[in-house]
Amino acid sequence: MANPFVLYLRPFLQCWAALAVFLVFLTRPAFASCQTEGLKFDHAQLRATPPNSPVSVGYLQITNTTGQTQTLVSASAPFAKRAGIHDMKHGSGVIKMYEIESGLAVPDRLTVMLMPKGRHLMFMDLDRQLKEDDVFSVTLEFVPCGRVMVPFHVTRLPGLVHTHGKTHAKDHIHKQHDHSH
Ligand SMILES: [Cu+2]
Repeated sequence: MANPFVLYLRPFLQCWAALAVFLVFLTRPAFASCQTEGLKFDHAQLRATPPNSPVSVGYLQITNTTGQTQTLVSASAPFAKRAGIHDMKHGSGVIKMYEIESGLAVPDRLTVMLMPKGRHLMFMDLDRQLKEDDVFSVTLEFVPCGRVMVPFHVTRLPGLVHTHGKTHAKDHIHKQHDHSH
């Protein structure tokens, strides 16, 4: 005959077991698909900084095949106290930068590019100089995927490979170099 104590606890144990199974189903597919197959990162790069520069910018290309929209909600890096996801507004010869407060949505089966003159990661309150050829792990947080670590290479003049050809890409890089962040 079973221990009366176990009999008394059985409904609770079954309940916990069901919850555990539910949690495993809830979390495992998301982690597996996000970190391995579902999210791809290309051309991840940071701009090298002069000594004592308080800010740097990061660019990359995010491709989503997780089967659902993934929203990039935050970034963090070991060399910066704060980081944000920014976009630029172009109008009447003035370029203004602003934070994308709701996060950057990457729809399923699409690639979103963060590149010079447009969306970028902004790193603020740097605690060191970022030197060419250094590599840093940047943590990107997606909803619902969770956190993903992506290696970023420090380059002197960051620029993504462009589909419009080399001349145009070069043009972009020069303009980016001129404005003040
Ligand atoms: Cu910015």
